[in-house]
Amino acid sequence: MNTMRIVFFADTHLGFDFPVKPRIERRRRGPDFFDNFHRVLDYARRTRPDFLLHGGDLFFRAKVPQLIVDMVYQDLFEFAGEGIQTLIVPGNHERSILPASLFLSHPNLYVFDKPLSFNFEVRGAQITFSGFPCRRKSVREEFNPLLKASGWENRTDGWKFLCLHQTIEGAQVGPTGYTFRKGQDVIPKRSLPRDAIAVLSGHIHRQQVLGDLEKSQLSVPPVIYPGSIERTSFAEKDERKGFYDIEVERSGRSGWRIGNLEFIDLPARPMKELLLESWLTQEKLVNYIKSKLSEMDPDSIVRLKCDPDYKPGC
Ligand SMILES: [Mn+2]
Repeated sequence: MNTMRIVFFADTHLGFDFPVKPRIERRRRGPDFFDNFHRVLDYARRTRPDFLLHGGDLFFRAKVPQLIVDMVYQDLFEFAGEGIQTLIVPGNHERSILPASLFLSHPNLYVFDKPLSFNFEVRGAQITFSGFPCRRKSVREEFNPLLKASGWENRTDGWKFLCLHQTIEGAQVGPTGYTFRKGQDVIPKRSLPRDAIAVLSGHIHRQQVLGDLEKSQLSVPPVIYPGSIERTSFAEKDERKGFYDIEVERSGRSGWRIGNLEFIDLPARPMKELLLESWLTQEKLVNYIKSKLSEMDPDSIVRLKCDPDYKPGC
């Protein structure tokens, strides 16, 4: 085999703002998340990668209404029926366990429900995906034992990927680019296995690549975060949203390299902040908000912020 492709997405947070029995009728954000989830599945159906990988936080929280679980699993079940191997890392919002379902028993669906490795042969090449479900605390200390428990070392040949839902040293979040360095919940860069083609991780909602894709086979592997498929909070208001299409190609007799890494954009609703300043009297307020809103994309999600000096009447 000369090339192999993985479509990699994460943090779909399905079920977010998707009330099964809404008490108030208003435009919800839930359908936007489902739409983007379907866009990724449709892209994969159309372009036929060898693997589809979900990096965790499939659902928006641990306890999800059965209707949502069934909707999501049915989509995954149907997708797996198209013959594309589909792997899922349980995230922290699933409390590291995906809700049980018969749907997940499809032979093309692989869930990292404990530390383990999945081995595949694709056109004559050995491919291994190893990983473990999100470890919420003390992953810094437990990373090495977890990696070992996944069976990482059992295979020394082939193309190996590490699949996670964790924070890795150097990852950045938020409008000011806060960078994770230390902390019990951060995996140090130097702990990452050097024989990995790449570490594929969910959890960090900003899409980013840490390290060098053109790595030599003896250095720390690149870490690829696809980010969330839609904005989950105002901290993500300026971020691009989408997923990665990763192509790995053979290089030399037994080597490999990431031949192409493409970030595919997904539509994301604009997020805007509207500051209510202290000069706004009660009479002026409504017209002020109306005129500001008329200048915005009608799809915008708007957050009103009060000037801290703005006293009663606000
Ligand atoms: Mn998440």
